[in-house]
Amino acid sequence: VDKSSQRLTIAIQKSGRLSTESIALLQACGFRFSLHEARLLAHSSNQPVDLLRVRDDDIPGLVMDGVVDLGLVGENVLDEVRLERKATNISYDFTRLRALEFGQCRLSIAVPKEDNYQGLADLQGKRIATTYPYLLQNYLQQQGISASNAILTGSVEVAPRAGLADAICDLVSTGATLEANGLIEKEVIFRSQAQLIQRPGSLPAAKQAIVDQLLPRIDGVQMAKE
Ligand code: PRT
Ligand code: ZN
Repeated sequence: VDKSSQRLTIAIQKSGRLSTESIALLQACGFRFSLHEARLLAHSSNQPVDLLRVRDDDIPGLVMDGVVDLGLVGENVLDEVRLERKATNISYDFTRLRALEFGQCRLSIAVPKEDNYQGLADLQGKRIATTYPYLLQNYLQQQGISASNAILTGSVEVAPRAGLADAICDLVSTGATLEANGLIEKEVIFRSQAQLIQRPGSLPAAKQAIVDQLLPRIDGVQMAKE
């Protein structure tokens, strides 16, 4: 990425649950893109804007490090990266521009349905499988519970059956995945939706002008959908 460039760079998820709606929102705001499956970078044909298509996990760091100007990412990933950077003394500054009306989900603790779960105190000293160790520990600490992590980047829902953990902390939307794995949602620890974020520091005037044009368009698109 050429940082001296006057083209505004926006990081979005390359392929996953946020991709379609991220592109649809930017297109509805008037940016035209032709996306080639294999390419990391997509130039807008009608605006000085480039899309950088990456794993969602990389988006908060790219924004916080000023590698890209804007990013569209789930609040769950954003807050996990923020907490991780805070704990490891890496800068975690950014500006939240808009909450976006897609990607809704919740991060919840679930236990095997045969467990006689009475409340958070039952998790004391237990092991919880998750992809979100910082969000989980942040919550447990606030609740005065000490439990250990089993950090998995996928297949979290099979961890109790596999004997890797007593409970899980994972994203839930319909609840079908928990149900299919014999788990019951017990505590919602975080509610999430996609966010539009901006890198720290001020933008060059030309880029700021595009952002100033983009935000009211986003508001218009989101208002029209309500
Ligand atoms: O490859 P990359 O790293 O970019 O993608 P990813 O696989 O890490 O993420 P992806 O595409 O699965 O999700 C991207 C973002 O979408 C998440 O960070 C959330 O902000 C948001 N989101 C919304 C969800 C869900 N809903 C969701 N249901 N992300 C994941 N899930 C998973 C969940 O982990 C579980 O496995 O779906 C399953 C549960 O769904 P239900 O409907 O069965 O409850
Ligand atoms: Zn990811």
